[in-house]
Amino acid sequence: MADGKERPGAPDADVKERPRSKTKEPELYNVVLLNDDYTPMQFVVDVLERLFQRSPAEAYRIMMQVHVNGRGLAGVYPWEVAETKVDALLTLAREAGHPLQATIEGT
Ligand code: TYC
Repeated sequence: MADGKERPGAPDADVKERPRSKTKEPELYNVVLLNDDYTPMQFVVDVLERLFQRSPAEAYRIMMQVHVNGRGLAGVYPWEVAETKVDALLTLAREAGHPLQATIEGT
């Protein structure tokens, strides 16, 4: 009965529905960009700026990391946000005719 009318001794009077110390942070996931031989570098930079709110310098650094090492971290998000970002990325890439891929991994 969380109606603000609890009386001492009444049922639920001492029940904290959400004890502060046990508040759970959402689980976070890595969105990882994968390299390929065809997606233009500038397209990857644009996607990182537009979908992952990266600065131009950060976007270029991440793109080069992927280009050189095969993969790179675009961002870290709760599951549903990560999924939405990857969906948007795949849609933009498909519409532009590029094979750019990304995966979601647990942190
Ligand atoms: N390797 C691509 C090229 O040489 C560039 C690229 C970078 C593609 C990052 C995908 O996630 C990627 N044009």
